[in-house]
Amino acid sequence: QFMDLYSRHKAQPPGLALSSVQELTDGLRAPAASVSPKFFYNALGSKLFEAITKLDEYYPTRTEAGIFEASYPQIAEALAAGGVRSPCLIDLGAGNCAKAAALIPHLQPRQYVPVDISVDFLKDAAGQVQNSFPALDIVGLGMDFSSGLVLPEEVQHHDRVFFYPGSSLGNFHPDQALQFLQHIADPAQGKARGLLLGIDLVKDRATLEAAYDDALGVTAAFNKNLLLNVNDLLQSDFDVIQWRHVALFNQTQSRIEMHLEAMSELTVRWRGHARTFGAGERIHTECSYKYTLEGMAALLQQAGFRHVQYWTDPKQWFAVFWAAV
Ligand code: AVJ
Repeated sequence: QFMDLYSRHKAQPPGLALSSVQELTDGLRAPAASVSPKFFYNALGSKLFEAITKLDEYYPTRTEAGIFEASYPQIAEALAAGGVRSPCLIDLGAGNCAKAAALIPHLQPRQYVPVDISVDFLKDAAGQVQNSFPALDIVGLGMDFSSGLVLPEEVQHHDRVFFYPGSSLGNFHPDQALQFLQHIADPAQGKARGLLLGIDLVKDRATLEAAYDDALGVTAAFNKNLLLNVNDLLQSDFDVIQWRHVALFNQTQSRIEMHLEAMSELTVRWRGHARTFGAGERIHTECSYKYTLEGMAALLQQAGFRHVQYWTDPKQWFAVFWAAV
């Protein structure tokens, strides 16, 4: 049956709403202004991201789907070889739950735990998974796990398999990514059997930049919608028309960066604060790190996973890793 833990978890950390305000305020007042990419995902933001995944330029989603499609039997075999049987599948950043829905028939999990910051969007999506798999135990969690993952009692303790597809790990700086992976691999936790991870790989600049600056302008809308979400959360007065979408590949750091650039000098006000942006000044909204196969394998090993294997597409644009504890 379906256990609805959204409201409880939404209400649980009393500081959550308050700390978002603090976090946003600090980021906007910093000399180099920034807003965390988690603030992309209000209800409209989740829909815009779903639209991005259907764009020709945005290769990650379909490339990853192709890898899974070609490798489900081998992936299931690798997990079975690691002793994983009817696991508890914990889907980090589940979004529309489509990737897990495709994986479930192959892994036959005993419990499915979709986790996402976009609560209402996840509620609908998890409901659809429940319709497709009426007998599956589903525990949906609407929460922000970017600064640490704390799972409630209702999540099965044994045979946990973490599913982190879509290269969402790429939003972490590499040192934070290592910490996050270490937490999942931590033998002191003793609960995880492994991690099934989808990660985007380094490739030519033109392909990367087009994926984050599509011709239709969907990614630009996704980026600017962050300002509307911030307006809701802060009661600020950002005017999206005054901001320009910027996406560039920073080769030294091996990451796509997204920014919002003020098109003229302007002042934004919220809750007794004001910040003036000069013409051309930017708010950094996202880092999307791109890894090499060797780099990710090394990071997973460094995090404490004992067995690491991967599947990739013919162009080696994207990879799916199985890292066993
Ligand atoms: C959801 C973080 C994997 O980095 O490609 C897509 C988000 N940003 N287009 C990515 C995103 C702009 C996406 N992740």
